[in-house]
Amino acid sequence: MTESAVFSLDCYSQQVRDSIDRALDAYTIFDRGCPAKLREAIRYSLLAPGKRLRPMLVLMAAESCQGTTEAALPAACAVEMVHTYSLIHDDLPAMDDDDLRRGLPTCHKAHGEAVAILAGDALLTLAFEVLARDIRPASTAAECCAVLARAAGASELVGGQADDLAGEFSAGDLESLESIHRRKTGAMFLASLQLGALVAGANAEQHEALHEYGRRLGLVFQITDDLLDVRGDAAAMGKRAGKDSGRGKLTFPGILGVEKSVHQAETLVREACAALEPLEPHAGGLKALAHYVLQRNH
Ligand code: GRG
Repeated sequence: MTESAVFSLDCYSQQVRDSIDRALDAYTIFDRGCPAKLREAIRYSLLAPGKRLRPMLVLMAAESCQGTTEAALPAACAVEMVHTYSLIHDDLPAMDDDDLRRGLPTCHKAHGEAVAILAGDALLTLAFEVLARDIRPASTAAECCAVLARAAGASELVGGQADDLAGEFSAGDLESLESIHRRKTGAMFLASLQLGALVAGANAEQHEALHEYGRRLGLVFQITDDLLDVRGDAAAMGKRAGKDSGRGKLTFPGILGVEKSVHQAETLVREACAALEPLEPHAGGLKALAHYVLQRNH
């Protein structure tokens, strides 16, 4: 990617991040029924400095189908709420048992385990309240709820997490590795793109182009996540490095080796960008994001 593309993504992502963060802030003021401790824990995790990749995908997908940021913003916030819930619960002692997330102590370390569980529960439900109330028309809101519920549910995010925790797959099993990541990571990427397309009123060809892009982007994200885990430094990543490789978990570099994993990720980015052809000239943001995911250091 050219330097100007990197620069424009930086500018774009900072502006987008600011508008997403303002909206997330406004969505989590809550009324007096929400106890202060719970509110603090929710905002602690949700407003922590995440990369906001999924909400950016929602907004960029909408833009690529000539929709508006304003109409897509509630959907962008909803996916970030579901994503943050999954991180809070994933970090719990009963799951991945982590103490660092987004450069801060994990929610349960900072606020206690029970409050962290409840903060995750509240974020998951808030996401659907936001979609149902703030996406227009109501028929699109219903479609968005169904798409996000499916991606976050038993056959996708939760199912992938369950299989990952069960860890019953043999070393070298690339198919199982891809199946876990398709559900744990890929499904939320695809849902983000689909939500952006839905609020923009996309046609079938636009939906298909975004699907083909998203399938590949999800895998690129996971390969780079595994590479960062092998090479990464915890300070840059804001979470523990070496935890997956160290625990003998299935990873792409573990199965393919580092060089082949890098090559695979580069090929997937080229294919992902080519899939966006029907959306030109409005797909610049999505292309830049794919390159960012390939080159990211956290
Ligand atoms: C608890 C239902 C449930 C699911 C948890 C999200 C997840 C499933 C596990 C997190 C562990 C992990 C490494 C998952 C795969 C990659 C991933 C989702 C990383 C975190 O996403 P980023 O890097 O995070 O986009 P930020 O903090 O930038 O938003």
